[in-house]
Amino acid sequence: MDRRKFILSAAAIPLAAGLSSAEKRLNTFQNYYKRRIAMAKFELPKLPYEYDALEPYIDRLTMEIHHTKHHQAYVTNLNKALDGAAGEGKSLEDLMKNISRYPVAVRNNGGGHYNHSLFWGLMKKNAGGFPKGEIEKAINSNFGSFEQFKKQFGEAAMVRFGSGWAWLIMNDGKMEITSTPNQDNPLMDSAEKKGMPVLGIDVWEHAYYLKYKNKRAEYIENWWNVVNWDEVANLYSQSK
Ligand code: MN3
Repeated sequence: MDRRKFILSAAAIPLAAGLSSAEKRLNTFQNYYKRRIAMAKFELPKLPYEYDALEPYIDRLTMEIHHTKHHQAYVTNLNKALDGAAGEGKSLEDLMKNISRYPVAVRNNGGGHYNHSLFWGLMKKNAGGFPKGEIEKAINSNFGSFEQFKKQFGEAAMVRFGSGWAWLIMNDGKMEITSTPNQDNPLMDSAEKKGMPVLGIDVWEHAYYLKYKNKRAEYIENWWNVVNWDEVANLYSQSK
């Protein structure tokens, strides 16, 4: 008996006490396991800083609505979409990597939950500046210079029509820039260009409209002032 089966059978034994025979019949290890994972729900992660931490580049109200309304809605609707369905109990990464097997509600809301959970950590108070160390070397060797990288990344964010994201990804040891529509991301098996995201920018209007109105270029330019390069370096080192 392997460890997982042992844990399941051990946990199921006390449950059998006091049940009718029909309930006992249903109370197989598999059913117990299914019910147990059914209780596991995705939750809105706490923002790693105050809502006004990214001022003046990203305003407090935008951050508050973005986190408590938009991100919360992705979490709530992902849980609804998974309730009793295939994919329940899977990790977010596992859902992303097999997203073509799931309904569109899992793709949109699971993508929304993954993307925003990543995005909050990619920003920080008193951040911006320049990447340092290994990530700096990798950016320079892949794009020529940091300025060239910023230009190409900004262009990818600008040309993404409608709502979506621009990404810096690691694809088989190679650094690449890509963009995705809606709440898709490069981890998804359906993505045109796949890879591990190490940096991403949300270019949905809800990310900038209150402060920047229709001026997406201005939002992107200012966003560089809040990029948390320590976290980007961390994701980069994990993705190699
Ligand atoms: Mn968003």
